[in-house]
Amino acid sequence: MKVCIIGQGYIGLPTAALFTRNHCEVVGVDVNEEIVNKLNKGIIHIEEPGISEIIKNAVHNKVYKASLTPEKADAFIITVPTPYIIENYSCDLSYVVSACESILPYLEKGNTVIIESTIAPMSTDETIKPIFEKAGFVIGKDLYLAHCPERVLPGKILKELVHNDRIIGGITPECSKKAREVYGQFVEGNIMLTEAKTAELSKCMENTFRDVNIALANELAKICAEIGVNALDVIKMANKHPRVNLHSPGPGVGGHCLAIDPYFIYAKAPETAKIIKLARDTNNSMPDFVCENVKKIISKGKIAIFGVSYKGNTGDDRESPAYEIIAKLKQDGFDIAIHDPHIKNDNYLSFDEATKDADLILILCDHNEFKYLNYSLISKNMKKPIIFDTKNIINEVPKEITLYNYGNLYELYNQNDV
Ligand code: SAJ
Repeated sequence: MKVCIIGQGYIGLPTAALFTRNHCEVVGVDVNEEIVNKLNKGIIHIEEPGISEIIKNAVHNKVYKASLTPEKADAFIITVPTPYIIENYSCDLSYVVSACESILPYLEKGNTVIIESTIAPMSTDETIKPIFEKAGFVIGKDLYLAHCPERVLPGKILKELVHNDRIIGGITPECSKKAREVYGQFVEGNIMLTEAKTAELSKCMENTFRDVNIALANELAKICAEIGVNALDVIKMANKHPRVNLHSPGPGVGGHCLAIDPYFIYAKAPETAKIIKLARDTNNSMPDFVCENVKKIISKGKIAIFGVSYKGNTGDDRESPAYEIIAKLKQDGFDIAIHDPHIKNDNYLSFDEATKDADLILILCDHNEFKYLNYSLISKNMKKPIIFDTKNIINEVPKEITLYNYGNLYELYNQNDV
C-alpha cells in the first residue's frame, strides 16, 4: 500500500514511520522546505523516542520520502494543525481545507482519504465532504472519506499508535471499512467503526473530560488556599475511594489538545456547553492564581523559573501556561531567569546561573530533573532559599529551604480576611 501523509509533525511523522515499518511506501508532505530537506536526509525535527531510527532506515531503503507536494497513492491521511478562532472559539479548518484541496489533482477512483486532525463535530460532513464532491467524486462509491482521530501521548507516541483502540468514522459504512484496511497495516488495538460526527465528538470529549477534571482539581486548590486545608492531602485521601480519581492541580493547562479541543464543542453549542466553558475559564485563571501567590511570597527580586514545557520530560512548549506567568511576573517588575533542560534556547540559563542570587524558584513543569534538586547549590546560591512547586513534584526539602505547594499555600493567606 502507498500512503501519502499531509503534515509531518507530531502525529504525521510517527504515523509515516509506522507505515514504513509495516511494508508500506510513504510520501510525507509538509509545507516547510527545511523540514522536508532534513527528513530526506533522515534527520527528524521532533523530540519523540524511536522515530529517528525508523525514518533513517526508511529513507535508506527508499520506502519513505518527504516532499513539498503530494503524489498519487492508495490512501491519503491529513494530519495538519487545527487551531481555534479567537473571536468565537470555533475550529479553524483552513489548514485541513487547503490540505484536502492540495491532494485533489492526485486523487483516483478507489482512493481513501482520512482526516486525523482533531476537528469540531460535523466538520467532515459539512465542510470536508463537499470539497471532494465538487471535484466530481461520489463519496462511498468512488472515494472513501473518514475521520479517524489520533489518541496518543507525546513521549509514547509510537507505542500508543500501535496499541491504543482506534475510532474510525466514515461518511458511509463502506468508507469506514476502507479506512479500517489502512489502519489495519499497523494498529493492534481494537478498531471501532462509527459515523464521522460521532468520531469527531468522541475525540473532542476525551480531552474535554480531562480538562474539566483538571479544572475541578484547580478549583479545589483555590478553595483550600482560602479555607486553610491541604489540597494535596484531600486529593490523596479522596482518591482512595475506588470510584474517585481527582486530577492534579497545576499552573494551568497547556498543549495543543486539552487547551483547544473543548472550545470546538463550546462553539457548536455555547448556550448549553456551560461546564465545558467554565472549566476552560478556570484552567485559564491558574496563571493569575500562581502570580498572586508568588506576590504573597516575595514582593520583588529575581525568580528562577524551572520548566516552560507544557508537559514534563518533553521539549514541547505549545500553549504552555508558563509563558503567561512569565509575562505577568515581568510586568510586575520581577527579574526572570528561565531554566529548562529540555528546551534549547540561547536565553535560557543553567541551573546554577538561574538560581544565583534568586529570591524564589518557581517550578512550572514536572521534568524528572526537578524531582531531586541540588539543594546544597540552591542554599549556596540563594540568600533565603524558597521554592514554590506548582506541580507537586518535590516531596521533601532540607529544613533551611522553604517549600510552598498546593498543600500549604493557605499559610500565605490571612484566614481572618477570607
Ligand atoms: N495537567 C494538569 N493536571 C493533571 C493532568 C494534566 O494540570 O492532572 C496539565 C498538564 O500539565 C498539561 C495539560 O494538562 O499542561 C495537558 O496534559 P496531558 O498530559 O493531560 O494531555 P496532552 O495534551 O499531552 O495529551 C492529550 C491526551 N488526551 C487524554 O489524555 C484524554 C492524549 O491522549 C491525546 O492524544 C492528546 O491530548 C491529543 O492529541 O488530543
